[in-house]
Amino acid sequence: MNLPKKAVAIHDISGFGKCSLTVALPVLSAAGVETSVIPTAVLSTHTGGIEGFTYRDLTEDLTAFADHWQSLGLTFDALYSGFLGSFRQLEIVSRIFDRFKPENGIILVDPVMADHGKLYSVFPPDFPEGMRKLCAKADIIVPNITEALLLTDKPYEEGPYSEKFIENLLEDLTSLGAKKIVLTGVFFDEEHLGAATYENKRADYVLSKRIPGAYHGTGDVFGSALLGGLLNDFSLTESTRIAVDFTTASIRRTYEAQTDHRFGVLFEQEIPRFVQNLKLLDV
Ligand code: PXL
Repeated sequence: MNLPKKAVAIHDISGFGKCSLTVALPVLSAAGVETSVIPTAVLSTHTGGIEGFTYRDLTEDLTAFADHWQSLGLTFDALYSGFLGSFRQLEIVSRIFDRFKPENGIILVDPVMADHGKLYSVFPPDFPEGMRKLCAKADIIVPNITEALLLTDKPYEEGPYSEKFIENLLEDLTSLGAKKIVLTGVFFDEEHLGAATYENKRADYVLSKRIPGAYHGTGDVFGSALLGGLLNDFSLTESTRIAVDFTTASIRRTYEAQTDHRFGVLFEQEIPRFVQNLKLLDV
């Protein structure tokens, strides 16, 4: 029998606003991946431009989850971390990676901490240093351009970028430890936007038509869809194509519906096409 692949998503749960676990769970389930979660914090909403959110830190629970799971002998094909709220959480998640490192599986780290040239307001200026250490444990990292520049200690640059700039950045990112990189927010002109993949010193570009505006939670839609592709045995570049198409189509819906960009993208109705692109309906 063809049993589902198993993943662990280690992110916060933001009750409203469609990011982190409220995205990772539905997207990975749609990709046919059995997904367990280690929630790092519970918030009423995410922190991106919405005031007054509640924040219950769950740092003390993380190791207890891992202890219990280890006593049950649980194993996983992928470990996927996203938004982590403190240096302690970075260290604890790093130890969880050591304990559950999948033998032929994937550790995917999305170094969520910044966008549009700015570190998110909830993080101290030295947070990228801590995140760098977690990236060293990953097989694949999925930074956006701002995060990639912070991780490699370079000043922020507005695009459009040159291929040389992107490829230097990709090469510098590999020195952090992960062998594969998927860099998001890559653009060479104002009409297109997408991602660059890098493995074995080779860069590939997966671009799509740009939709105006900035939309919250797209990194989590992208990262979850990417992992869904990889766990369905698509290559890094094929999985990136699937993730770019899913994210772009979700953004297009949001743009057309003119919903509040802070409230997340309308990815739900794009799930059927995502499942089709994963070729899950053909068997
Ligand atoms: O989408 C990234 C993210 C996840 N979780 C929380 C956030 C953000 C980005 O702002 O605030 C709580």
